[in-house]
Amino acid sequence: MSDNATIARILGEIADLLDISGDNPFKVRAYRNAADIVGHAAEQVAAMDDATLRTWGGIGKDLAQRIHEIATTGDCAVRRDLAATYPLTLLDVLALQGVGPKTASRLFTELGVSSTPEVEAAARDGRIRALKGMGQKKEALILQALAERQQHAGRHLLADASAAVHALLDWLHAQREGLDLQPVGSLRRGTDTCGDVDILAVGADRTVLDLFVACPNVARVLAHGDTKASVLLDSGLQADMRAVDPAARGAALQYFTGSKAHNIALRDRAIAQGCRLNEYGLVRVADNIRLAGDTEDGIYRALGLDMIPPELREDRGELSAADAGHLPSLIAVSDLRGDVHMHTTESDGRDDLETMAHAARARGLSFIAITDHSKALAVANGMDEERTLAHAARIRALNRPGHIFTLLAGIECDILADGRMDLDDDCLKALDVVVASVHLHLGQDEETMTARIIRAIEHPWVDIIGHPTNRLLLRRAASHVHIEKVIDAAAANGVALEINAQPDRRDLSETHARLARDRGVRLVINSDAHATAQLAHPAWGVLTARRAWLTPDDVLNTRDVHSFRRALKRHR
Ligand code: DGT
Ligand code: CA
Ligand code: CA
Ligand code: ZN
Repeated sequence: MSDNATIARILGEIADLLDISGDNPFKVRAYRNAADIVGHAAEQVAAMDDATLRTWGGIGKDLAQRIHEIATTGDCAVRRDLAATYPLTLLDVLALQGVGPKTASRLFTELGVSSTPEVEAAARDGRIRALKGMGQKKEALILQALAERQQHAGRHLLADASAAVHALLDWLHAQREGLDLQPVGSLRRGTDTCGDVDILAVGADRTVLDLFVACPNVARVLAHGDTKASVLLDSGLQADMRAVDPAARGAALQYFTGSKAHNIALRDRAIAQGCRLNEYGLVRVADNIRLAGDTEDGIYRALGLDMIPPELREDRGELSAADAGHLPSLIAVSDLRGDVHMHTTESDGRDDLETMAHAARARGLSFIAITDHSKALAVANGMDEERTLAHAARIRALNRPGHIFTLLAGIECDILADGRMDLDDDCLKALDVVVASVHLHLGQDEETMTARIIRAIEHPWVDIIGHPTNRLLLRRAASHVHIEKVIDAAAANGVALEINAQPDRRDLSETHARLARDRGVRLVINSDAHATAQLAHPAWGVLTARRAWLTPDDVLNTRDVHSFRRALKRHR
């Protein structure tokens, strides 16, 4: 039986192939919608009967049948038929930024191009610009998209790497009790993306490595020795496991967590103190006495440093801060009391207002803001002024005097191409909080985009700028924006900048968030949830915040609702 992720992937492939083939848009949408529903389902879809499946929105009889076929056989006839016409590698072409289904279809039918290397060759030979209506500009865009793809090749979102490792560890723990398995490397440091994942098996013999290579989600074994094994997982992610001696647990944790730059700086410090540092321990050279290595903080202490949290280990000043006893008290997920960017079925969310509120409260939050889209985002069923105010009334009606949980009526208002707000001032003024975001016209030049965002910052009723650079990790570069000017304008106007915590956004980035804090800007960490499960997103934003050296004080939604509201621009 196939798992939800596999079923969702195949449904998504069918949607893309139908789209390329120019099939009925409603049919395409139905498959895409089904992929989305299955991908987000908490229950195993493969185990459901037809009737249950069909009680879900948008899944009709035919689709329910397809889903069953995929669940039981791992594939379906519709996909096989489409794949007979269109090579599956054409989906990589479709995934390129700037290549839609029409372009992919034309590249295939008119140029016989069906894979990314073939696209590259066609672009370099000037064959794409020769196609009617494409031109040199389109060709240059495609070449740029190819270059970006190359840059990301083989990297994975932290959230995906993390899910893969947890599945792996859960399975291993279920096979054998008492294993001491520790994720290290970039995963432990909380970076945006991971090249591969690294796991230490402390005190384990090679039979644990034998178990590791036998994990159900291992696609291929790359290496399998006495102390180290490497595998390729189904998702294409490489995982390395090393067996280490319990006496060297701390040294191994330190060494394999990295980063390389941090390790080099730390080793230089050890050398300056007459010591040798490696994955086995810290040894004084003069008398060969081992000073530390059992525990990780023992190593830092022996070198005269406070314990440095993994997220800071990038050689960005953490050694001197630890030396001076000035490491920041980093923010943690448990510090967050509010979440002020989320969507409901009123615009493009999957869950309704009451369901979102209930789930947020169940997660232990004490306040949220509902921020559905404004009308410029028609594809997301954005609201005009009238709907916004009616929605605000429904949101506020859920508040009961004396309750400890508060709903704020907000909006994610589009910043129009020229920097004006999508809704009029009276409407924005009547809300509790306004998040203003850019969603359209992302290709503007730096001067235009910077002026556009600054104009929004200067608007009297804008409190927070959402996902300020619009980057999508591994997919889309940040828009052209002079971030220092935006940060200075935010500081001058008392506008907060968002760390949008969607795992493929993490926007502001860690470096920008650190700069913003240093220039006196307050940050807000938001889920931007479009479904209840996504209320867990802030964990990724908190990792970005920690990597930006932020403390709870730097982040507005660590405060209680009253203090949070007083800190918003509209109340200052
Ligand atoms: P990634 O996999 O590209 O996301 O980044 P990392 O940091 O996980 O890098 P990886 O997997 O190559 O190595 C894991 C850690 O092991 C790395 O952060 C530091 C340590 N390490 C690995 N090779 C070396 C090395 O040649 N020299 C030093 N100093 N440390 C190393
Ligand atoms: Ca790694
Ligand atoms: Ca590695
Ligand atoms: Zn948005």
